[in-house]
Amino acid sequence: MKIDRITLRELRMSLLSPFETSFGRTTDRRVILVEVESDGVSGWGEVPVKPLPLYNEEFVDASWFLLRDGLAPRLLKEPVEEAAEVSGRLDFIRGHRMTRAGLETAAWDLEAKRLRVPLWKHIGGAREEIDCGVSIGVKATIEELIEQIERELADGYQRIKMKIKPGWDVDAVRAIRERFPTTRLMADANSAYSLADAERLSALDELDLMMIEQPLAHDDILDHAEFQKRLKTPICLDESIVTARHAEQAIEQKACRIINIKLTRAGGYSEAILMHDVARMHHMPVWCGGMLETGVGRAHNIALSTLENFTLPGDVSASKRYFERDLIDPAVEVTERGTILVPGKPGIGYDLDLEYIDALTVRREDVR
Ligand code: OSB
Ligand code: MG
Repeated sequence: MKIDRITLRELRMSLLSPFETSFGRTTDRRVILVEVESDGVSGWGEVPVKPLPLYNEEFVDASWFLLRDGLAPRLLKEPVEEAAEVSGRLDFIRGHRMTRAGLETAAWDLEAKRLRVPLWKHIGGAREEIDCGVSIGVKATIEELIEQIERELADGYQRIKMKIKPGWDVDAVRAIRERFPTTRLMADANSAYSLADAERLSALDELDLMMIEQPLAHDDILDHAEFQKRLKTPICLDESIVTARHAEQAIEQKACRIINIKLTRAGGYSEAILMHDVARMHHMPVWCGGMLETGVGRAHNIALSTLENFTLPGDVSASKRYFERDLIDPAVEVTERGTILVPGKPGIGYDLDLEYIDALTVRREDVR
């Protein structure tokens, strides 16, 4: 397929409620959408990086610059035979995988639309319904957190993830476990701790958590291995697993027992599928993480979640938890049994609300 045009858009979107993690508070998003066009058909991707390098090294202005001046021109230089080539073509850039994923995932959407097949089938997905959990930020009070958990459970969600950070950890999790004795519960620290905290955090072992996500440094697989030795609760890695090779190394080192795969953290489908395959080979379950995506990124996360080894409920949930109005039509909805029914239309399977996208766009660049 010859790519005729790549359009970059930056949109501003406010979140319905602020989302707080150990690295900061998000009240609105600067969203980069990538549109890749060939013969009048468009594929779409989203770059869910933050305005500052807080989750990983990436940030919005760097992504925009890299897409406009480095990545999009490289992709336009020579024809791309298939979407599976795009990842390798963009690999000349070190890191910045979420930025690359904007283009890579758009190319997969485009290819599936040209073939008139749903993207999830095109990548070999094996289920038509995916299990959903929710990720809940740090709250001002335990009461506030309890109220939100009650609402999410009433909506059908199958597991609750709460964010923890120093000052909001063992006691907060204990209070939630006492109030919800049988709920599937887990905690995500986003690298807020070091091995010095391991003994204190081991108190979490009494609270029957499904897993503790990324307690230690983003780049420290060895410390996680040491912590996992002392901890009964499974460690799940998020930030530390950027490539399939990292997944292999973490598994070899016994640094985790579960992996959160984020499609964009991996740089797109090619690497995310490799990660999934590595984990499956080692009988390690995975689930799909989120980055507060709009409907575009969310639709891609749904497609990825249909692969066989995504056996645990992910952080992929309904549009209305994040935005008053989403960029896609219909919005992503969750059934009362806490699942998303995977769409049957070609590509990502949802229509784009182009008028609304235009209305929210604050900058746009066409690269040819
Ligand atoms: O660590 O999983 C994370 C959001 C932004 C950055 C990192 C993370 C998250 C979430 C939210 O947990 C997941 C979602 O609801 O999209
Ligand atoms: Mg996480």
